[in-house]
Amino acid sequence: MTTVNVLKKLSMAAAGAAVVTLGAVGNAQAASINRSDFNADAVNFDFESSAPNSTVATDGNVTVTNGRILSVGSIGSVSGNTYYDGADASVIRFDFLNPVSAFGLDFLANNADITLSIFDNANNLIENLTLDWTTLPRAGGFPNGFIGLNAGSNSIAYATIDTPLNGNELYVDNLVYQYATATAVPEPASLIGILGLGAFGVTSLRKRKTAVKA
Ligand SMILES: [Ca+2]
Ligand SMILES: [Ca+2]
Ligand SMILES: [Ca+2]
Repeated sequence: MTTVNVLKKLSMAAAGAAVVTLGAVGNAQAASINRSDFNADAVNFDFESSAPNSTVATDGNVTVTNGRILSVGSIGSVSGNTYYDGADASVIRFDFLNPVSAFGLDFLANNADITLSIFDNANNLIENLTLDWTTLPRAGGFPNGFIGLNAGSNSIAYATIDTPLNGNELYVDNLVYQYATATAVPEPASLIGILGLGAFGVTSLRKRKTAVKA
């Protein structure tokens, strides 16, 4: 085989690997989720128990950082204590002590597109969702609403919400998150176990037949 052909084969193999990787991400089936689609036992956190001006807000599982608690009264979907991103470029981040399967929240944004991103505990981006601010309802002159993502499994270790602006971008409130319940679909590891048992069964059968013949 010529060097050129080997290189072609290698690049095709690399392309194949890339396709497989994309397929794996697609299998996560992360999708947008509305507040009404969360389970009845989903956890809600509205910041009302957080001290004003705290830079860290937590309910014991989700911890919010890179902004501060600010009381705004009531503007559209946010009310009372909210978490404000602040005048710096640091991005509001939500860390889950126990990774969750779906996460959403209300926001009041400056005039810029809003992006929610979810990550696993190895810092891989699972999915992101961007809302076009010009299509959103207004409150106090600013776009507001709900944004949420469902990963389908308890893989969301942390999330961020951001806009292309560099500060004074967002107020967030009324976080909601939930865990996926056990599913009947076998994990890949279990499937390998089942296939392995199948192969073992065939082998045992052959051995038995051989024993009968002998
Ligand atoms: Ca609130
Ligand atoms: Ca910030
Ligand atoms: Ca930003």
